[in-house]
Amino acid sequence: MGDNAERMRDVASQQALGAAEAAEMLTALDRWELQQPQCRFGKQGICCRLCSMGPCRAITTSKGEKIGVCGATADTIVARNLLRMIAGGAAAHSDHGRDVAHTFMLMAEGKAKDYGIKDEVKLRQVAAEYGVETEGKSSGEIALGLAERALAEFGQQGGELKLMARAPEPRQEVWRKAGVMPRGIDREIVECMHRTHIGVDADYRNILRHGIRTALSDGWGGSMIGTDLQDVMLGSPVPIRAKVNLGVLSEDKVNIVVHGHEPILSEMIVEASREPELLKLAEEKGAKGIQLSGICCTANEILMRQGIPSAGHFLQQELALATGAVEAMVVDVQCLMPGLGEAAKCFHSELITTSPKGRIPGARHIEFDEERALEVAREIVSAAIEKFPERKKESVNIPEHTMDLVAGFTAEYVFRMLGGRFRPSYRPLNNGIIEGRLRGVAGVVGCCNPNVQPVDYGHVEMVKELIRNDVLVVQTGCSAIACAKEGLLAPEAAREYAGRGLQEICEAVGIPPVLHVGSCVDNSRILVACCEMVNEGGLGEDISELPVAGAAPEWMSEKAVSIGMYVVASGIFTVFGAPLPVEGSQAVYDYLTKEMEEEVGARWAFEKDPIAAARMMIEHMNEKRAALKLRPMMYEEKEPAAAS
Ligand code: BF8
Repeated sequence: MGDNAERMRDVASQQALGAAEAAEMLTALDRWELQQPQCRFGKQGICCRLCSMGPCRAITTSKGEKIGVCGATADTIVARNLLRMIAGGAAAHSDHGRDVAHTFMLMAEGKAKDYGIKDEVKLRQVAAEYGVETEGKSSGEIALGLAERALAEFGQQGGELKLMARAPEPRQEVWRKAGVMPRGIDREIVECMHRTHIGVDADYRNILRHGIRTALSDGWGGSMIGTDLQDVMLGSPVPIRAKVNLGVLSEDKVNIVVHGHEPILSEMIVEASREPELLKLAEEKGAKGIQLSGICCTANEILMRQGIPSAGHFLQQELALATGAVEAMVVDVQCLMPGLGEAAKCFHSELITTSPKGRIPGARHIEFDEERALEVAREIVSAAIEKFPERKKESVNIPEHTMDLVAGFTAEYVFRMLGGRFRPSYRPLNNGIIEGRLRGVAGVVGCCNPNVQPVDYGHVEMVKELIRNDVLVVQTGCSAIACAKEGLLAPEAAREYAGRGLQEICEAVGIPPVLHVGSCVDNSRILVACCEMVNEGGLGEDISELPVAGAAPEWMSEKAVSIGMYVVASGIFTVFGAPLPVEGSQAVYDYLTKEMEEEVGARWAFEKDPIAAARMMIEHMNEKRAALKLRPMMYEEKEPAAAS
């Protein structure tokens, strides 16, 4: 297999890849090599398996047409495939939101006793937005009303989703005019499946517009409900210092790694892992304590709220096991590689699945139950402790590397912090942009992907290029973890990497130049922050006028496609690294990269070179600044950097 320094950027992962090889454990990077060359039809989106007359490839016929057996053109096939990807992504985020709302309901009914209201202010604010009566009501009564309204959003059949009203009025008008205002979360996803069934929607524009509507029901619906209710029930994050990378695993403690997405269980595991009885049990088994850490977005959730360290991102899940020091990896849903089952067998590690929706062959299943949440968490922690005596010292290989970061920024707290504790306001952020100290704000998010090697290269180079040109960066998901490993989320990063204007702001307020705003459902926080910027005034009337941009340089999941679509449809120019699988249709490609601008005020772009992509985002911000007639930037734009 290849040179590990060319495969992954951070040294800890390189070392863990070596350990995996020594243990004859296959990782995603090895399996990726076995898959070469990858299917060209799949990459272009022109393979159709939606009925059994095929499978068809929309290749050019002797008459020069690209058609399947039913007569579907490449345009139709590509658009239908993309719509199904959006449906998958929106379903995943929204089902997460639904599970949170369901737990919230059980909590409000007094059935899920291990949960409570941790953010009373946000409870009242969100409840009021849903039209729940708050005057003179107890928090329990308000929570019940909010739970009912939030759950109803999923099955709503008509009208508009409630939280769409958070967007500036002109944006809502854009959606209504384009016919893409979502009616109900489940309805839009089901309709994706119907429209793409054999013989229904063949008009690529009509198909893609429904993709926009479905994606909006994710960003401003399922994901936003998930974030809001998690904050109310588990506490809204506040800035917190923590550590990241494989070195957070402990040589002498029981290592429990939680991996997946929903914090409902992982928050309970945090609590259980701090209980004296379980700490005592760990000692009895010869361990010096319990070290909890996370992978993927579950890591981001408990990092944001509890300061629990992150062991790494999507492509480090198997590498955590390769250290030979993990007693249990506890998973729920999404981004769990089935390969974990085989990987765990190479060591004493126990893979524990917890969701009825996500079982993995070879794993032990301890099913989560919201009504016995802490009890189940204790069972899981005990199971991990019992594994400790089986750890083989000679197989342990924990890389020493860790990095400091600050996480825990939210739309409510971050930018208010810029205004100081006693004057919460977005004014200083807007002023920073208006005065030309800050060029704008970029959201750099999404996955990592073996198609981009060394892994993390895309995230790190893009973010460095942005911050050196005075762009404040906000991050979620695996992208945040990638840049945190590089040190870009530490307060000291401003001095080392940021342009002078951004540096001045970071130093005045004491924030890093790159702000961690959470997991992938928390991209909804970025939407809310954009609304707040518009509401604050001085930067136009709609999100599409703001000097902001989005990017996912190493995207891979269907969730990322849904996110990209709702971000663009919210009026934000967005660059993905590898193109979406649409290159088999010039018409679909043009719709995404040109026509969408006329319909929703923003467009997609695709650029594999992260520095070139960052320059596109900077150029876009410059154009928006010019359109708003803002002052010239205080400090000069820098020439593109060479990759570091
Ligand atoms: O939801 S960034 S690899 S972990 S899909 Fe998955 Fe992508 Fe990571 Fe979180 Ni988001």
